[in-house]
Amino acid sequence: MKLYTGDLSPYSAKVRMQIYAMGITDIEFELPPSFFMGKLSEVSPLGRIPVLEVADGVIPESEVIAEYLDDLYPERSLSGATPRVRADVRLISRIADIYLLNNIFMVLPQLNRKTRVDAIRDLFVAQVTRGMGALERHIGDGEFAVGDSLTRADCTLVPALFLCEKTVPRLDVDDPILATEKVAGYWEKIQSNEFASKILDEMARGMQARLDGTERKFIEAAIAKEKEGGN
Ligand SMILES: N[C@@H](CCC(=O)N[C@@H](CS)C(=O)NCC(=O)O)C(=O)O
Repeated sequence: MKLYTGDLSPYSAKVRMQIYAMGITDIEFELPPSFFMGKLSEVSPLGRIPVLEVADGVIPESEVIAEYLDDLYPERSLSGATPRVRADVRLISRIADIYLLNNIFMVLPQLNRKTRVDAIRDLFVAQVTRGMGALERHIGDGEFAVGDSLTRADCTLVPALFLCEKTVPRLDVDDPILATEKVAGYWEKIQSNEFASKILDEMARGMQARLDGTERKFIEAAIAKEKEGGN
């Protein structure tokens, strides 16, 4: 199997964290030039990463890939042991995907102060803050998001909290994690977890590459190589 994935992509990092934590070793990672050329939809109609390439086609959407991996290796599943725990795991994962990540992505164009529309920034930041408030009430008290072991809830939440912490303050507003107690405590502790720390390093590497121009150079070289191959 092959996972189309990018270092900084939180949805991809979520799947990578699950792969590492489940000890799956037969999935190759790749970021195809078609993604940068806006042509990933030729491979996967949604045109977004992550995408899992399997023997008979492709599986897009991080949550669908995550469930597929759990179904594939039920003995290593990270979905929780009982129906109630599984409901909590799904809930935290949905909060991270829908109410945190989606709104953070929508507000990212407002990072540029010169073109920022404050009303748009405020609209999405209010939604992130509301989602964070709900997370504060649903998250567990311990080291992990749900129960006392690592689940898919952690795999979704860790990249979402990274993105929140690294981007929201650059909108000239407070990081909503700072207004929480349980989420802030969880965030501090989970970063030393082996699998969380691995994807956080990868995301930090991706962010560094974006900010210092290395990513742009890599993209230009990959596109040039792809075009050469096509000639
Ligand atoms: N709901 C999707 C979201 C995936 C997504 O938006 N991925 C971003 C990168 S983190 C992407 O591919 N963006 C490219 C685009 O929007 O064209 C999932 O959970 O996989």
